Amino acid sequence: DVNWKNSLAVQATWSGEISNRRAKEKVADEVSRYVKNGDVIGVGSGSTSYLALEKITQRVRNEGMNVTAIPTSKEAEMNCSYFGLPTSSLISVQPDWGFDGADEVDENNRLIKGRGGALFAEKLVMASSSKTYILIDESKRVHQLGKKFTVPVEVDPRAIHLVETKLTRFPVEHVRLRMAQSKDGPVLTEAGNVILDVGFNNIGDRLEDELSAIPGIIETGLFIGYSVEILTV
Ligand code: ABF
Repeated sequence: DVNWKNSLAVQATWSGEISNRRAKEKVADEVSRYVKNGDVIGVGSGSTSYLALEKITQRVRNEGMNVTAIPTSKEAEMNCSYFGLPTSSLISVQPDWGFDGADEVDENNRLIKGRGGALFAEKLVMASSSKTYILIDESKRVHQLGKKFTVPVEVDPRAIHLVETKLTRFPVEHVRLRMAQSKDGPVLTEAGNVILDVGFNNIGDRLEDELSAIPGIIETGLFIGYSVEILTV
């Protein structure tokens, strides 16, 4: 018999240390107040989104609300299942609004995301939502995007040489292929692509579009000009 308290699905959720947990819990609390009965909500990935999902499902349960989640990753989908929130997909329904985390946020609400490798679905869900709450603690605020974090770029493995060559025309400091922690091979995304972590000298407003125009680049972790509201403490 499976002991559900220790089941694999439970282990797959965030059980370890969460950095800046108190601050993240506060923004999680805040976003949970925006939930209304009948909402279809885009559910982000990462530890802050996990805490927000926990708070949201508490409200949903306590108030008997009917809410559907659109997860941005398998991780988010498993978390929804763990908390008992029904999920659907963009194929069937569009989100009313969503929430997600970020790695860097500048003064113009431009974002770097994708540390967990879910950038493609995160962007799809964000672009499909009329509003996305970005949940961050103050450590994510930056004056200049890309100084602390590199920009993740999801690439079809067949395009890796082409993309590497094309990137030399951009103000690029360094490019690294994201490797599995075991160093056995590259990290593969849910779609079977690789991730290049690219350090840019300068991130202009057109960079996201310019990178997307390169064949083989599936998506980048630059989120510029989306309808976001930053929630922070
Ligand atoms: C997702 O999780 C990613 O886009 C982002 O890289 C990361 C943020 O995680 P955390 O909330 O744990 O800092 O939102």
